[in-house]
Amino acid sequence: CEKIAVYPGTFDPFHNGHLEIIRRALCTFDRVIVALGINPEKEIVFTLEERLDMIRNSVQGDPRISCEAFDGLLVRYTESTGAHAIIRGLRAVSDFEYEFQLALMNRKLSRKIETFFLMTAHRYLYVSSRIIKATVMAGGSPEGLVPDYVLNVLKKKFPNIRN
Ligand code: COD
Repeated sequence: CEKIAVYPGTFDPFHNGHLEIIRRALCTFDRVIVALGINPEKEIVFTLEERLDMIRNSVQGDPRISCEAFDGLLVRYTESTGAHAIIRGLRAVSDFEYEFQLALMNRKLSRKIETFFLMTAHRYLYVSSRIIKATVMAGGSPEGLVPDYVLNVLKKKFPNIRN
C-alpha cells in the first residue's frame, strides 16, 4: 500500500531546510503532502496564497510532492488524507521540547498517526523562517538558504535586499 506522510508547518517562508527534509522523507515515503497549518503562536508575514505559491513553485515537477492548507487539528487533517505519518524536522535542542509536546499531544488525539523526526542537514542547522525574515527585512540576502523561486519573491517584497 502507498506510504503517505504529511509534513506540516507554517512555512513563513519556505526554505532549503524544509526542502531538504521533504527530499529525505521521500527516501522512505512514496508521497509527501506539505500541509500549511495555523500556529496561533506565530505572527505571519506572507499570506496563505503567497506561502502556497512559494512551496508549489519550489517543489515543482516532482509528482510525489503536493501542497495544501488545512484548518483545525493536524491529526484530523492527516487522517483525512489517508496518511499515517507526520514528518517533523529537528534542529538543535531548542526544537526538542516543543516538538516533544506536539508529538505527544497529537498521539493523544489520534492513535493511528505516528510522528517521525528527521534531523536537519548540518548546513541548515541555523536556518529558520524567523531568521530569514529578520535578514531580508534588514536588507540582507538569504541566497543559498532558500529555493531560487522564494529568493525572487523575497526580492520583490523587500526591494532593499543587497547581496
Ligand atoms: N532544518 C530542518 N527542519 C527544519 C528547519 C531546518 N533548518 N527549520 C524548520 N524545520 C522544520 C520544523 O522543525 C518543522 O518540523 C517544520 O520544518 C515546519 O516548521 P515551521 O516553523 O514552518 O512550522 P511550525 O512549527 O510553526 O508548525 C506548527 C503546526 C502548524 C504544525 C502546528 O501549530 C499545528 O499542527 N497546528 C494545527 C492545530 C493543531 O493540530 N495543533 C496541534 C495540537 S496542539
